[in-house]
Amino acid sequence: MILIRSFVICVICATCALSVSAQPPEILKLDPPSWWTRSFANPVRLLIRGRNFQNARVQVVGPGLRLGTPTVNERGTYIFVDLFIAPNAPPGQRSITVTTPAGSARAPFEVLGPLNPAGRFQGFSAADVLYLIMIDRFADGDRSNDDPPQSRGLYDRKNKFYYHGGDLQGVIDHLPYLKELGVTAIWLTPWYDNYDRLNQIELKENKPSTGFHGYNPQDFYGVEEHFGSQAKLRELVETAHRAGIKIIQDQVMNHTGPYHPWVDDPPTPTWFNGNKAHHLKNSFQTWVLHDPRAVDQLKRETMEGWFLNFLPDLNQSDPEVSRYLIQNTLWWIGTTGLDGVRMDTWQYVPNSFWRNWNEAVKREFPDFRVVGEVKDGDVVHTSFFQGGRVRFDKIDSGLDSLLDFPLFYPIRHAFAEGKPLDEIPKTLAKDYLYSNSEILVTLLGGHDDGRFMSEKGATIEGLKLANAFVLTTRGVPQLYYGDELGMEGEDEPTTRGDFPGGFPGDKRNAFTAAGRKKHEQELFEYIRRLTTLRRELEPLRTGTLVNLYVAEQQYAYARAVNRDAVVVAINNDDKPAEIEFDVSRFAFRQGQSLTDRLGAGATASVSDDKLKVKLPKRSAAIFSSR
Ligand SMILES: [Ca+2]
Ligand SMILES: [Ca+2]
Ligand SMILES: [Ca+2]
Repeated sequence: MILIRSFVICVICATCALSVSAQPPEILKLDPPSWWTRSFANPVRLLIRGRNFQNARVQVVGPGLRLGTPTVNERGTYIFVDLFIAPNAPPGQRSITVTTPAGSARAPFEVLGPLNPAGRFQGFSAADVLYLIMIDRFADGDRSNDDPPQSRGLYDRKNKFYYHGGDLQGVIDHLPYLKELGVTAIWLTPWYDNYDRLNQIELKENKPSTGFHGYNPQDFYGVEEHFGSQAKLRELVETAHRAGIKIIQDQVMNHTGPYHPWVDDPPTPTWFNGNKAHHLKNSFQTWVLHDPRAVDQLKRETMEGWFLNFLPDLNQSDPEVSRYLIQNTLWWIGTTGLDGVRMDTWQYVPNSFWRNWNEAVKREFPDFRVVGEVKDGDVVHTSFFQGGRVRFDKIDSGLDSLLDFPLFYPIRHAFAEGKPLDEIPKTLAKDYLYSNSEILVTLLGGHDDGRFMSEKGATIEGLKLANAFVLTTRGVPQLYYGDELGMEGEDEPTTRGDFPGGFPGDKRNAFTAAGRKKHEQELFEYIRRLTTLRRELEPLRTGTLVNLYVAEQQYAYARAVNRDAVVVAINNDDKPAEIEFDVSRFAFRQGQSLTDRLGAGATASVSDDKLKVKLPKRSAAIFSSR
């Protein structure tokens, strides 16, 4: 009986082998396509996607490389194999070959020398001024990629859900503008290769949309063809660095785009949480993520559910997924020299993965910094996700920074809507919940929210105050492209409008003073004065935030390095205000009259250790003890 069974199994195997071996192997994709010598990530785990890989042997052609034992999936569509790179392997092209009895296939692999870390992988700090650019909507510097052959028909400037032509060249072209504004780091929305077709799954206003925003990758190792190429990206990083501007990449590790080839053919059975037909829907019950009493089952919908019910949720608990994603992050940094990462949808990915991810990033690039997107207005919630300490889950995620959404909403309420200003110091009073509040990224606008100027009650005066606050309070200030002109846009994607002057046929060019309207020029100059003061006055970058005076519509604070202080006073009221507060702990001289460095017409004098400030209506003033 046993013998017969064995015989039957053998026959089946032989039939399989015969039917399979009829077709030669074919390689469709090799991830990663390159790596550098002397990396801590050695071996590198290769993922080869293709066809007819059953019983395949994998070899590498060229010096300094060695392969481990390959694993082939059942369908013969993926191979995982470790690649060992000798420290002295000479840089240059190699090949990976896949061979079966039916033939062989070859894919190029490049060995790189490590980039010189001087002036690269710099991280970011409170000394920086960040500027968020949505690549597609900033400037079209290369018309030849507006309607690329691989993805025809997705370009239409009249359709707000289509590509508008902005690209990496457009960013390179306008680095001098950003320099003039005082920007020291650019956060670019994702440049991953997004799907080459219309999105028929996520309808917008009942019509198909495109991935112009970049958050729906079809290839984590590709640059979107509407934006440029890997070579153009490297040119951008190099040119920006020469101009003293850092580059921050927007990454996504929670999900893929809906048309990623993995969706129909996952590399492992547990690559995604669920599959296209059967998966949970993200319920956004985010509070359960930091609830010490919640059972894991309660967290599943939020951690494993598909975002908006159509973005395939990657399962970072699958060790192959984890390794793929960690290597992907290292690869972008290591091959381009970029300086920081803004991580999308941070809270929907397990802390255990983030710990390993952060450890790998910091081991390879110690000065590198990461800011996570936890879109929540509650400090209790948001602060849970910052690294630097272990909580009840026994895990330190290692996350450096967060987008400061708990401060974003009060900024909008106070300066746009005119609600009480004291909501801001009330929020800042919760800073002790963070392991480090000085590195939080503060903002008054971003690509997922309506523009400041489209809030009910918003005025240019209010927008100036919001900028004055963001650029002088603790943290790393982040500007949103076009907010320096007071651009409008009440929702997504009107909040992602085209920068005037960045596109062919634009009636005016707001990148130049001559092309700006009067109120735009005023606002631009105001922000420029703020970034200049931030550069000139050290306390504004590194000083401790000290709250000195709080009333319903007036707020004064200092940024102090020992006794060296810069005092900021804000009047959010529709009438002038006179306020007085103790400054004895700082190096102000008795009888001293102070000049408002912002030039808004405020006056201040020191007597009896008190600073007395007269503020015009809706104004901010900056006084330095030096
Ligand atoms: Ca273009
Ligand atoms: Ca594409
Ligand atoms: Ca998830």
